[in-house]
Amino acid sequence: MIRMKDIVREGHPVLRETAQEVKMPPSQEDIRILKEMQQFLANSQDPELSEKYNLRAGVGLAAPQINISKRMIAVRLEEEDGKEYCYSLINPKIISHSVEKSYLTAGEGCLSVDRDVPGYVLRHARITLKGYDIDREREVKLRLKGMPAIVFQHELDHLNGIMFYDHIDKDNPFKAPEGAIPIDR
Ligand code: SB7
Ligand code: NI
Repeated sequence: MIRMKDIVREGHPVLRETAQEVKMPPSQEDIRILKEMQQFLANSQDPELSEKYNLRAGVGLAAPQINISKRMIAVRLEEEDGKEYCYSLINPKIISHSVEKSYLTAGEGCLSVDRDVPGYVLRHARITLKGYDIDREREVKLRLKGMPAIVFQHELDHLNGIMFYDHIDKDNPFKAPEGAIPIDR
C-alpha cells in the first residue's frame, strides 16, 4: 500500500527528470505499480481510510511521485455532473489541444508540494489524449475539457519534470489572459 511517506516531495531530483517510456507490453510489475497508484487515490478519497492512514486526498498521481521514473499516471475524479474519470494509463500522450486556455480559480496543489502556491495555472482548455489503459487492456483516446483536462495535464507534466507552479506568472500570479476559461471547483 502506498502511504504519504512513499510520495517524494519537491526538491527530490526525480520530480525534475523526464520519465522513461514503458516498454510494451507492460510487465506484471509495471501493472502492479500502476494498480497500487490507482488504489492510493481510491484510499485517499475514502473518508475512513484517509483518516486512518493520514492520506491527503488526491485526484491524480504520476509514477515519478513515488520515485519511479516511468511514464505512468493514475487519475480518479468525479465531475459535478456525476461523470467518473477513472484511468490508469501507460505512455499517455496529448495528441492535440485547443488554443483556448483554462485555469482553476482556486489554483492547483500537488501531493509532492507541502505548501500553498497561489496563482493561476494556465492550461489548454481542451485536450485529446492517447494512452494504454491497463483496466480496459487497450489503447484509449480521451477527449477532455474542464477539470478532467486540467488534472490530466498536471499528471502529464510530472512525466516531463514540470511542476504546476512553473506555469504561474511570478510577477502577476492572478493574471488571466483574455478569453481564458475560469473553472470554479
Ligand atoms: C489540482 C490538483 C491536481 C491536479 C490538478 C489540480 C492533482 C493533485 C495531486 N497530484 O499531486 C498529482 O500529481
Ligand atoms: Ni502533482
